[in-house]
Amino acid sequence: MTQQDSEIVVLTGAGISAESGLATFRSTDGLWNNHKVEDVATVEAFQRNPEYVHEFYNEMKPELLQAKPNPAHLCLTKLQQAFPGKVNIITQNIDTLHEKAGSTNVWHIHGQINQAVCLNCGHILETWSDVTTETVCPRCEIAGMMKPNIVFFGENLLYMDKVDRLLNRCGLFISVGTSGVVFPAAAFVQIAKQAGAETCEFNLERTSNNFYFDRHFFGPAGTTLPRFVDELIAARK
Ligand code: BV8
Repeated sequence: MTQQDSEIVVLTGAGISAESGLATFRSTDGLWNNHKVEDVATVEAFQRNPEYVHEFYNEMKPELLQAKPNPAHLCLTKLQQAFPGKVNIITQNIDTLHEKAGSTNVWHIHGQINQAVCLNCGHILETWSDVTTETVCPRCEIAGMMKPNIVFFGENLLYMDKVDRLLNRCGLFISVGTSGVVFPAAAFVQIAKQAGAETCEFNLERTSNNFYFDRHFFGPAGTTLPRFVDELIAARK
């Protein structure tokens, strides 16, 4: 397979949603919605105080529900349409802005805000409504066993078998709006590079993964990424 028709993997983080008005995790003030993500999104925090963690995510839902995709999300949909079946999006984000932009093949490795999982039977409940310790699972009808379908620190990521296959066969790996500090997602660029992919980073600044990227595009992704996508489509057509 030549570089021209190789598969493309895009890894996105909170930075791609920043121009849609959504807070990132490690911006200058270092606090996310006034909490350290490591203090809220942990297995221990949920076991210790599930009401608090449910409330934290319930409170986030209205903002994420009304958020609109920005040009960075939209250009990835254009890229997928230009190369059907060749572009997969691996996202660390729990928002649904890639889907709102019309993207498919979106793999939420850290889960999704509009899903809850039943710890009794594994049922995934799709809902933008509040989930609480009283919520009844629609499949097994047990109450109080629903957890936000969000991967907390200390939990294994979702779709990792799929991710591993994608990283090991892609010819182009694009990272957009992630600080590269949360593992194993921060190591995806290394896997892609070792498998022979060209690696590109889109961020406001150099990140801790700087060494693994062949090319860097500094600036807001809503500006830098659409330009890159247009050039890529022209070059591959
Ligand atoms: C795991 C869900 C195996 C919550 C998230 C002890 C025990 C267990 C594991 C560990 C441990 N110690 C360390 C670990 C590993 C741990 C980890 O990496 N910790 C870090 C803090 C060191 N990882 C895990 O626990 C993972 N699981 O390892 O399982 C295991 C299992 C059991 C026991 C051992 C191992 C689980 C990680 C997932 C955690 N859940 N989210 C929620 O989202 O509400 S992580 C959270 O961070 C989000 O998902 C977020 O996406 C992710 C990464 O953050 P970023 O997206 O990069 O956001 P950030 O703000 O950091 O950066 C934004 C970037 O955008 C910046 O660079 C900025 O410059 C840029 N930017 C801003 N604006 C723009 C822009 N760029 C372009 N344009 C713009 N306009």
